[in-house]
Amino acid sequence: MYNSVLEAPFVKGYVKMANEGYERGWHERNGGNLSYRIKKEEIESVKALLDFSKEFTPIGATVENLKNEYFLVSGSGKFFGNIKSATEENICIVEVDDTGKNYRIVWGLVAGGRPTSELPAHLMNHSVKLTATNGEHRVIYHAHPVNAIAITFVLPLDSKIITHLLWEMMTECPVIFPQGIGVVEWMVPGGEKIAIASSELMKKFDAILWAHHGVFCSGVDFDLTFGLMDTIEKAAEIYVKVQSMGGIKQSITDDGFRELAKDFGLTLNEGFLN
Ligand code: 2HA
Ligand code: ZN
Repeated sequence: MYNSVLEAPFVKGYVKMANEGYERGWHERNGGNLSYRIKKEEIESVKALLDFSKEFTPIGATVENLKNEYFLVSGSGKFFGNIKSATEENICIVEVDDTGKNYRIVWGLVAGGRPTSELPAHLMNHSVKLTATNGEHRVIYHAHPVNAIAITFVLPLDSKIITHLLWEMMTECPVIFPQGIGVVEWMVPGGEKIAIASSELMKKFDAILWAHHGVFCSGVDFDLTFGLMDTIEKAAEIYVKVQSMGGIKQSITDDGFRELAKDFGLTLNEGFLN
């Protein structure tokens, strides 16, 4: 039992990750959003501190397998840079109702506000990942990392081409995202269309690149999800540097990737190899 929701380790982990992303420069102004599917025992540990008096409102998507689940999410229009110093003003806990169509805020956003504008995309991705990973994945993270966005202006918006290049940029990349990265063409953010396109790709991938916008990552916990974003952004940065030095002159071969897969016991996405 805690005196404040802020004392709970899952809230501390969330705040630490959000702040790390901010410090990396991935969250200008109100850019990006983060959601965490709270474990049963974690929500029990703070339940006495929650407020169940608010009305449910529509999610804008149906997420039947998330009924009665609780999520810790960032607030719409709130700045990641403020999450650490003013946590209760900038994030909230939402409860999904027993139809999977509505949510209500049960904690946080004390100065007013709504959960992230990307709530439909977050919850649809959680829904897909709950099924695809047997409940293992709990974190969905959206950020605006510079180099990952930059490459979407020069590379074909093709999951295979972009994955292959990012795999080549750092030997550990295929180890960290062996299924690759899905790419979504430019779409209006915040709506159902981009949420559906992303969640379709999330069935296969743990990371999605939104052209000219940013990256969505899914993972088991805060560290692994942040690490995935960090690795993708670093690989993209290496690509930008390589291009600025005149482009690739030698690289890891596909036979090299197959050898790596064998030695590391990975199942690489064969469709993304030549
Ligand atoms: O501003 O990043 O995609 C929040 C966003 C929307
Ligand atoms: Zn965004």
